[in-house]
Amino acid sequence: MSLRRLLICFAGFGMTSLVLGSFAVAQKNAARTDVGSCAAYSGLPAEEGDTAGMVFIHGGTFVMGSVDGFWIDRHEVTNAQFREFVAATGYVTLAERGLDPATHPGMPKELLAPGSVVFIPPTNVGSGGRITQWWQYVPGANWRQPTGAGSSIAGKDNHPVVHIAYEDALAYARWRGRELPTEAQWEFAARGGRDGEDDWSSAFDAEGKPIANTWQGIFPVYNTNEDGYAGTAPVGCFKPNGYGLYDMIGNVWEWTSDWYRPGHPRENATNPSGPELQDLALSGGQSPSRVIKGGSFLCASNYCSRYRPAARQPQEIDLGAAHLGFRTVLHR
Ligand SMILES: [Ca+2]
Ligand SMILES: [Ca+2]
Repeated sequence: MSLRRLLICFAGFGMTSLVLGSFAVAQKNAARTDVGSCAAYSGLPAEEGDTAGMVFIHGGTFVMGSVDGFWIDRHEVTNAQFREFVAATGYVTLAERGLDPATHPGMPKELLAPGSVVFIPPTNVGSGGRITQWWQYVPGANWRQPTGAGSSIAGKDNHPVVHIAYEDALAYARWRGRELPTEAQWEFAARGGRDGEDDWSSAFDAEGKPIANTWQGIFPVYNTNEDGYAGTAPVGCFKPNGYGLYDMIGNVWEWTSDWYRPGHPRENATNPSGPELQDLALSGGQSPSRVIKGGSFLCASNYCSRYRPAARQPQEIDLGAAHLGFRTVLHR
């Protein structure tokens, strides 16, 4: 069930995976790498030209099929980069505009108003914990005000931009003459040349120390912050993968251009791009979802655990969130 539908119907979500006894709370110090340089980063790549801030990924074949070579952003799109786009174009994001009741019949009025979905740590989660206790639709939340009216991104130029709907991400990409990655491109890039390895090794080292911005502790009530960041981290604070890409795993989830449908086709494909929109099984009034990848600062081992290259999750195209951003690709 989608996040929005959960918000609408306030469905209960039992935390059956909350197994306290099997979770050893980590006490070790943060395993951040190169924090000094990431903290000082402006959020804007130093290079000029149409491949500024990008890495070229040579094509190859892996479990999803084969992909041709492509360029991809070295890091998640930052607030500073998104601000450049908005300054140049006057673009207003969907979270700032709100939804059109004509295209969203039946949607409660409060979910049509400008705003977005914000993670709010619950203060009282018992055995009947509900997901709507920690995901709340907050009027006024958007990329400039990540936790709602009165908040700001001051001092966060080098953090990933969040509260970005799919159309916002695509508008940014097109403005730069780029595209959003297919799921296959994204996953191939996230594997960093290690096809076949799809365990937690992108998020934790052999000793169990975090090497990506995820959630250590018991989600959603206790975050040890072993990795040093309770929310988003500046991009590039953790070691890059084998292709020199930062934060493919963790920090914020990232949009891909594939429509979401459970599972993958069995046949190997060349440059697979996902199912067609008309092939999705949508119920009336439901917004279609695209695939998001990589997990976020909210992914914990007792919940989500989607910090693996192959893990995937649906996200409605017209709903951003505090843990969702994107990066772009270029074909040339
Ligand atoms: Ca963290
Ligand atoms: Ca990420």
